[in-house]
Amino acid sequence: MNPTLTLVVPTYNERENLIPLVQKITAALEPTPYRAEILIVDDNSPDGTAQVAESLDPRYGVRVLRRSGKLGLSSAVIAGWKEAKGRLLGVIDADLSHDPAILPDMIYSLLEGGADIALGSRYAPGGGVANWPWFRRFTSWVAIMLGRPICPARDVTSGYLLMKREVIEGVELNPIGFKINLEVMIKGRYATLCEAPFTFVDRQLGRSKFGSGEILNYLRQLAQLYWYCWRYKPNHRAIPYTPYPRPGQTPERDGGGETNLAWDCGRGESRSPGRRGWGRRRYPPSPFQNGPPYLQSRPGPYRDR
Ligand SMILES: Nc1nc2c(ncn2[C@@H]2O[C@H](COP(=O)(O)OP(=O)(O)OP(=O)(O)O)[C@@H](O)[C@H]2O)c(=O)[nH]1
Ligand SMILES: [Mg+2]
Repeated sequence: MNPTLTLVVPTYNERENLIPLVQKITAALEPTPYRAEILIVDDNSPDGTAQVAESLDPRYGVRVLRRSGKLGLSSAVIAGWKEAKGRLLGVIDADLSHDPAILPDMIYSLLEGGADIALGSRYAPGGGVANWPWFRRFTSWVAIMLGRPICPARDVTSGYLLMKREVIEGVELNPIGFKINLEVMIKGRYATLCEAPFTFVDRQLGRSKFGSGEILNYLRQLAQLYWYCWRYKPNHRAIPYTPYPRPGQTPERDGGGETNLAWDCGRGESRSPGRRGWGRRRYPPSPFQNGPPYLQSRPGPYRDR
């Protein structure tokens, strides 16, 4: 039987991060009916990441795709999606910056919530970044503001995304730079996108591969995508995400009463009127403004927002 999801993990020298990542993904999906194929796309890492991946217990459902050398992050992700067996496709960084705990919410939003793309988002209500200095916050803000006019998402530069397979079928993606998800969000064939909030934490182990050349690549990519939008006028819209119903969490508790808005959203009347052309993005009121209900009892950015 095909897995629900193929989660591509591009790796270059991520040996120390790989095992905790795979364990966290497995733990997040364990209580759900969803099964993931974890597809490690390794560019012949000198630290032996691929060997570590191949030695993992088969119960984790890990597959390894080895490439001949460091050919780039975006092309690694595309190569992984081409080999994927899952009904849904996704990508997550290997460095533990992206929280696998929101995977059930993202999958549920795609399968039951009417979304075609589910983005892991730092800038959706309830999301955040941990311990970033002001300069990093500022550069990230500038990068996001440059992309927002053409993208339905708030977290334009997020590297954490799940989608239905059909979104990129027959679509030519340009593997320029690090922001392959931005290509998908603009060139993909889909109607609706939702953002599931999470808190981004900086990598603890291994080294970043993000060089200053990537800034130039991003600007080049943006120029191409602005032209694409002007030429083809893609019409995509944002809808609220739909949290996975966890045990002990009833729709009533989330303030939904008889009908829970989040369960209905993405369909029928409760859908967002959406955004047309270049205008401002409008979101419908979400019952989950404070982040996922199962995280609301925790201290931190989910409280008192
Ligand atoms: N296969 C492959 N993976 C890559 C390549 N470059 C980066 N990656 C992986 O892509 C993911 C993101 O890279 P990071 O170095 O974390 O870059 P970043 O998240 O933009 O930057 P930081 O915030 O500094 O971590 C990680 O899992 C890397 O191992 C590459 O050339 N090939
Ligand atoms: Mg990273």
